[in-house]
Formats: sequence, C-alpha cells, structure tokens
Amino acid sequence: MERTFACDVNKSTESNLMVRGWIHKIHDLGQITFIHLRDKTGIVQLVIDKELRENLRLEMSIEACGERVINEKAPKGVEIQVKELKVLGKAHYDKLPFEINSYKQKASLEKQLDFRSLSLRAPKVRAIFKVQEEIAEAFKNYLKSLRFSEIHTPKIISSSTEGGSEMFTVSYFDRRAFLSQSPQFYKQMMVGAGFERVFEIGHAYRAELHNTWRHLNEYVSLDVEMGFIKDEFDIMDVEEGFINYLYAHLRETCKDELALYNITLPEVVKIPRMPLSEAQELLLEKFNKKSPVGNIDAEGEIILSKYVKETYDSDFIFLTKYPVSKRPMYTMPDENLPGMTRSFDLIFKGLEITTGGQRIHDYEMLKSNIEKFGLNPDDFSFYLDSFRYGMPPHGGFAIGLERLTMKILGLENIREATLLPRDMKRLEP
Ligand code: AMO
Repeated sequence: MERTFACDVNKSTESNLMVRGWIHKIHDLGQITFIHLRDKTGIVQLVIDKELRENLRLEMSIEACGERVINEKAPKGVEIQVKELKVLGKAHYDKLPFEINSYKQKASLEKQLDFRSLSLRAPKVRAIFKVQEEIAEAFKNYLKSLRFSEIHTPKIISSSTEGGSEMFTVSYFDRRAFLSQSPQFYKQMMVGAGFERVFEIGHAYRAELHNTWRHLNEYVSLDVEMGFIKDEFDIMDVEEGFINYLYAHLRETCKDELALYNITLPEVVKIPRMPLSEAQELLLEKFNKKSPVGNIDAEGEIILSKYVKETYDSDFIFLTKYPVSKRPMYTMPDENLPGMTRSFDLIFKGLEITTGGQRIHDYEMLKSNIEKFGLNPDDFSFYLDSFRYGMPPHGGFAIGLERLTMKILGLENIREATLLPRDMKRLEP
C-alpha cells in the first residue's frame, strides 16, 4: 500500500490507508486510544486498540494501516481505525527534554536550540521554516521574472569586502584566507562579466562580537546586483517590488503558518524614502533621541519605525544618503550632495534588514577611492581589474534572511528563525 500524507487523508477516496509519522499525542480512553500522528504535512488522528497501544511512546516514528472513517471531532474530520501498526523508530529516552505537543513552548530558547532535532518538530516552530523556505522561493521567482540569473560564489576568500575586522580566518594550505562576509565583490564582477543582473542565496560570516537578539555569526544573505541602472532609486524599486511579490506569495503558500502567528500581511506595500539626516533630525526634535554620526542606532530604528507606522501606515522605511565615511569603499558618492553616498538601508519594524546602493563603476575612481580609504589597490587587484573592461553603472542590495523571517512572524530573537544558529557561544548542534 502506498503512503498517504496527513494533509491528504481527508481528501482520499480510498477506504484503507497507510500513514507514517511521529507520535505527537496519546490520549488513552480505556479500551481504545487516540493517537495524533504528525508528519511533515500535518496531523492525523489514529484510533487503536489496547493491545496495539502497548510500547507506544511520544515521538516514536511508526507506520499504521487502517480504515478511513469520518469523525467530525477528529482534526480535518477524518480518522484512521488502525488494524496494523509497526514501530519504525524506537524511543531511547527516559523523559523528553520538553513537551513539543503543547501550543506554547515552555522550554527556554537555549534548551530548544540544544535539542534542535526535537524542538524543530513542534508545528509552530516548523512553520517558521516553511515561511523561510517560501521567502527564498519568492526571492528566486521574483528575480528570475526580471531576468536575474542565480549565481554561486566562493565563501573562502582572500580579502575583506565590507571593511572592519569582522572576518573569520581560515588556514588555507600555506596561506591565510577568510570566510566571506558578503558576496559583494563577486556579484559586482558577474554584472560586468555579462550576466548584467544576478542574485545569490548564500551564507555570510561575521566575526562580530555581538551576542544580541539580532546578530548571528553565520547568516543567509539574499544578495542582488543589477547593471545598467540610472541610480540607487532603481535598486530600491526592485526591493520594494520584491516585498510586494513576497507578501502575495506568502499569503498564497503559507496561509496556515501565518495564521498560527496571527499575521495578516498588507495587500500593498508602499515604502517611504527619507534621507538619513532627516531621520536623525526627526528623532532628535520629536523624541529627543540623539543618533551616532552617520547612522541611527538600534533604539533609533525602533522609535523611527513606530513613527513611520503611525504617520505613513508603513512597516518599512528606506533611509537614504548615508555619509561616505560610514559606507564601504565601493559605494558611489552622490555628486549632488558632497560627503554623501548613493546608498540606503531598509528598516522593517524597527530593524535594519538591508543595506544597498549604487556602486562606483569607473576603474580610476574606484582605484582612487580604495586609496582614500587607506587601503592598497594591489590587495584588491582581482576585483579592480574587472573594472577595466566597460563596467556599466550598477548597484544592488542584500537582505538577511533570518532577520526578514523574524520580523514577518513577529519573533523576538533571530535564533528562532535560524535552523542551527552559530553565535559567540554556540557551535553545536
Ligand atoms: P550589510 O553588512 O549591511 O551589507 O549586510 C546586509 C544585511 O545582512 C544582514 N546581516 C546580518 N544578519 C544577521 N547577523 C549579522 N551579524 C548580520 N550582518 C548583516 C542584515 C543586513 O542588513 N555588501 C552589503 C550589501 C550590499 O550593499 O549589497 C552588505 O553586506 O539584514
């Protein structure tokens, strides 16, 4: 007999079915027992006799065959009256580390992460990763519809892309190498290599000493780079288009998951755009909140987002025109605003989820900018050389996948939106 998944049991026209999964709940009622069997698609109710009940424990994996019977009280209105039952994966525990069949998880996040193969089984946790999978799918589909090509670039690299000292070093035969902070150089190079429009979904590594609710030392970066642009506003249009596409996609593919988290996504997202200096003034004048030079801090992002929600009814805001001193050496200066760049951040519900902008595309200008930043052009020759052969005006952005997932679902800690987080304290599981 072929296996039927839980989500198909109520649609099936067969009178006898075979299902497989994990024992989610056991409810003993004297002669008979109700079992909620969980598979990757949902939960189905099994009814079993006393003799089959013996030896069954929570979270064992089993196979059950039996008759499909209508029962209004069962999940989705159908149950299986089991005739044969096989244990496929035995239980090797005295006591489960925590319950995974209750609506609200009582174990601490750290404990859930310690036992990740168990905590991920809880339907509400699994929902996070269904949403995350669909974010990546929407990213791919949206960009492909705009003629972007998917690329895969190396993560073992020879030099920093984002500046700063937040690099993990790797011993690479007789040399020292680094783990990539961003595919920045390679995505730009591929624009010039004739791909014109590229995207990548890949890991990025940051050795930053921040153990916070919004920092990981390894995260998934959704990267975009686009050639032949007019200015940075073309890039913001692409990102705004993605958010609208994404929301429509999630409404269609993640109805149950969004409902579990009580999330209603707006039909249309129109993102206000505000120069950074204006945001800083606003924070100071309206909220008496001082900002660091050339940026706003985490508290500022939260206050600003509340203001934007109340004033423009938007969960997002683009901050534009960051100063040269606060952006990496590849960022295009704004010829109309001395000291400023054609770059932006996207803030979503109080958290920066994106940095992007137009890049310098002229060889001489890039070379002299590298020098202005106190760096040696020879260290970047593989990157710089690719600008000798008619590099078009271009720009792009990157979104942190875990940050986006976290904010869409209203989670409090980025680790909840990370399958197997890496942070300053955690290298396992
Ligand atoms: P940036 O360094 O701002 O820009 O990173 C882009 C986005 O990546 C996510 N992110 C992180 N997420 C979790 N933990 C971290 N430690 C972390 N660091 C960054 C954030 C952030 O907004 N090359 C540029 C992008 C570009 O201009 O195309 C860059 O990497 O969501």
